[in-house]
Amino acid sequence: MIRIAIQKSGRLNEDSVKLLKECGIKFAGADRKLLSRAENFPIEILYLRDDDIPQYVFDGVADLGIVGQNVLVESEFSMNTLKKLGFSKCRLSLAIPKDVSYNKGNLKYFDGKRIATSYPKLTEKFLHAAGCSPKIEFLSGSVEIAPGIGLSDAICDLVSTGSTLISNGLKEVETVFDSQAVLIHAPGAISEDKKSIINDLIFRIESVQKGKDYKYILLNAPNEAIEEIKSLLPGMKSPTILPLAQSGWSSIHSVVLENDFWNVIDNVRKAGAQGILVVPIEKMIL
Ligand code: PRT
Ligand code: ZN
Repeated sequence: MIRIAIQKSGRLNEDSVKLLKECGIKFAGADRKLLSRAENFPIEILYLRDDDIPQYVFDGVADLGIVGQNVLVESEFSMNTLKKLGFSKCRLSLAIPKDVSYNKGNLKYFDGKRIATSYPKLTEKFLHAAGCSPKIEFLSGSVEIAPGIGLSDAICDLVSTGSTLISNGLKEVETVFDSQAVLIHAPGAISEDKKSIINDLIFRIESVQKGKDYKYILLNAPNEAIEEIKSLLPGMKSPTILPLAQSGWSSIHSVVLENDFWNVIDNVRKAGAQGILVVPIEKMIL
């Protein structure tokens, strides 16, 4: 049995729960209890505030945790990152009032400035490395209002769409740290039993992630176009080619990387493909 700590409610919760469910793990949500035992996998889910997750994992109360890199690095606990999970992407950025002029890269601007942030360590480290000594004003929330009420000259806060900064009359000027959710575990000895469960979970997560990176594609093509289309669709080993009832035509099935997708579609159409179907892949095991 292993225990994984995830956020109880907030921006990380939904995607953390979704990932575990996509791994085929059935369990009750945080509304019911603090600790929930899965029905069909040897794992318990511990629901916590995201800020507490690094500590609980470091202390061994949980074997694994899902947390933002921003919280993990700010906590300064030494931890192993087992997987980047690709969700809750955001950046920690310095922002100043929109009417103040600033030249990108001119970090000296922040020397001696008052900077409001919930991430004092990340902010200080970044600016110290640039030779600046800012005055950090720690705030646990609503950082974006600090310049407007005269509490600070600048802020260092998480940004995703940027609309919070705009609606508070601020502009983003420097990125301090890029973050996403990660799967962590504490360094140190672990039983063979737990190791094997963790490996099984990581294998499932990788299958889910690979499925998201690829699409399954089916298309019809005249037989004389098969060779060219094959070269455009490498597939997992090679494409599947099946004859159609109509003579001289075949159906070709393969997988394509989501990122290459529109290029591949354009190229196979030019090569003579018709009736192209593209379907999502739930899991992909190589
Ligand atoms: O209660 P608990 O302590 O567990 O949660 P919390 O309130 O501390 O954190 P929560 O749920 O807000 O965020 C959890 C994690 O989500 C963060 O630690 C980040 O890793 C990640 N994340 C991703 C974000 C954002 N995007 C984000 N946009 N966390 C916060 N924000 C806030 C930001 O602080 C600012 O107020 O959203 C605002 C900016 O958003 P935009 O879209 O207007 O730029
Ligand atoms: Zn928090």
